[in-house]
Amino acid sequence: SNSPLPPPVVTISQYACQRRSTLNNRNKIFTDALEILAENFEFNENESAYVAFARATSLLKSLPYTISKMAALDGLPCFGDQTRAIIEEILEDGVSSKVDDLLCDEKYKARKLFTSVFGVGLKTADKWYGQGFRTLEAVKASKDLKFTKMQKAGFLYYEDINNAVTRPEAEAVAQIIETIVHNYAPDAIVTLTGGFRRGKETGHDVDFLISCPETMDENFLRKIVNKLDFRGLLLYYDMVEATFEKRKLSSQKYDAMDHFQKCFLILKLNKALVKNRVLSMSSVSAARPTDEGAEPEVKTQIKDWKAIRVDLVIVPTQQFAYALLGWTGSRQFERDLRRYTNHEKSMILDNHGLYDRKKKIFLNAKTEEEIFAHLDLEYIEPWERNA
Ligand code: TTP
Ligand code: MN
Ligand code: MN
Ligand code: MN
Repeated sequence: SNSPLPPPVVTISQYACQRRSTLNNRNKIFTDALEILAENFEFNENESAYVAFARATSLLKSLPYTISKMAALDGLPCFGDQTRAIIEEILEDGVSSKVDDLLCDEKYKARKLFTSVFGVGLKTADKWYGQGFRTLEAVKASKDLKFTKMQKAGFLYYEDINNAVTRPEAEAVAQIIETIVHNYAPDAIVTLTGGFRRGKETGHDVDFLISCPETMDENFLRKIVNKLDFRGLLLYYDMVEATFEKRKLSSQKYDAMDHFQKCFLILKLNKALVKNRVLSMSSVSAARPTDEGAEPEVKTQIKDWKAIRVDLVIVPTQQFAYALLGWTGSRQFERDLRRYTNHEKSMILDNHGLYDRKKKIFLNAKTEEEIFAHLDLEYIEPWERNA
């Protein structure tokens, strides 16, 4: 008698900023493959294919279920013939032959390897590849190649930097930075951002915003870096001066770089500091000796520190909410947030503010919640921005 109701129509937005993407990715088997292919399109500067693959990947990360048949893609945005073909192949064979081929490709392998060095971009990687280099050992041993200060640091601390930063390590770094910052400016606020703010347990670096009143001494960041150096914690730094211009905001092109004063660092983190923090936080006795008498007396010097990549950004208080939203990521979440703002709201968003093109005004915000409200978006928590 009662005909079954049609399933409720759930429309999923094409914009990552209108989806909730937690770290619980149920489609990893597909997104791992699509991400590798997307990265290769980016290497090849095939922008349209890169965007298509990045958007499809991001959409899959937001789904509360695993794709188990092609029909499950019906009605979903962000899929084209190419991305569908990859998913279909993985559903049938468990793997993508395109990915398998790429992982064996000489040029792709060299690009991945060379760009894994801090300070080496695609241009340099391709130059080395073109000159016949295939291994880091060969590059390092070359007498003809010239390296930047950044690349020298990249080679020197290669292993540490390519070993993911853990949350206890990030927290140990946070404590060091906070102590130094508060020594100079008791009212400055240090905020852990980037992947760790999204709830990730590991990262490639640790990102901090330091919010300061507009009247802050312009040498503040320099003082922090000097103090790190004085304490023997500074392995490398690259200071970038503020370049803020109001005019820049009305440019339409999305650019992840912002105009804040910032510093890209490599810090020397004492491993004992991390271990102690872990022990003091756990419920088990901190005094428990872990390897008492288990190992022979160690004669060779054991490296008791780890090189950690850290980003410090100085943010004036009035721009803090926008900077926090911009630096929390993910990159795809940020791209879609800007694209949505531009196409759906006729506004322009960057790390400094939000400009309404129709009303010709800048919109103030003290919190991220206020920014989402300005954009008529439901608030998305940081841990739901893993798009
Ligand atoms: P990343 O530190 O590169 O990335 P992540 O923290 O999301 O991931 P990982 O664990 O690999 O470190 O960048 C963090 C965010 O900061 C990212 O959304 C891009 C943004 N960003 C800017 O907004 N401006 C900048 O100048 C830079 C360098 C990054
Ligand atoms: Mn980061
Ligand atoms: Mn990264
Ligand atoms: Mn970073």
